[in-house]
Amino acid sequence: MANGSPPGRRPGAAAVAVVLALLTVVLAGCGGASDSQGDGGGSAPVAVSAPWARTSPAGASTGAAYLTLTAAQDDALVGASVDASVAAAVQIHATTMAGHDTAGHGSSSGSGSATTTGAMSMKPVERIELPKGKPVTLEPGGYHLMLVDLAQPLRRGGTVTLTLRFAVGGELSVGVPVRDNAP
Ligand SMILES: [Cu+2]
Repeated sequence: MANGSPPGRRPGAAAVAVVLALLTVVLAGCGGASDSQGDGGGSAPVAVSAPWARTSPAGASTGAAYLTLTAAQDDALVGASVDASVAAAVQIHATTMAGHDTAGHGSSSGSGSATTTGAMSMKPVERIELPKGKPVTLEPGGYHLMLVDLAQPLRRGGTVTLTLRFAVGGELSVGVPVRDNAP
């Protein structure tokens, strides 16, 4: 009776009937935060381009800096400052043509000798309007930043750091290279 037949163990086809219902476990995307919002794109309220300051002649007490400003929203340049090691103050200046003094230019009433024909002069202004998205350039012959009472000459190749103050955008520091001429 070599009957090694295994005992009738019924493997039970039912074993196949593994309940697949467990697969209902949802592998929800555990990512959570979708992604880091890339805000490294330099979302400065005001963009500055082509800053430069003119090399100052020996003995000059003032210097001038120029740049182009483009505001992300309606804004205005309302002030600027610089470290005392560079200059005592920074003023916003507008260049004007003197010589067209329209004040009572009647007959030679004695004051006619004050005409400085065609001479350029400049005057401080409180602010420069910066319309949204429109580049506003400070340049020779126009608006500029006047460095008053220089502590030392502006030397070619140097850099001065100006802090600009905007009505809406707050403050912004700008490294301004010193050059002989516009970039
Ligand atoms: Cu000036």
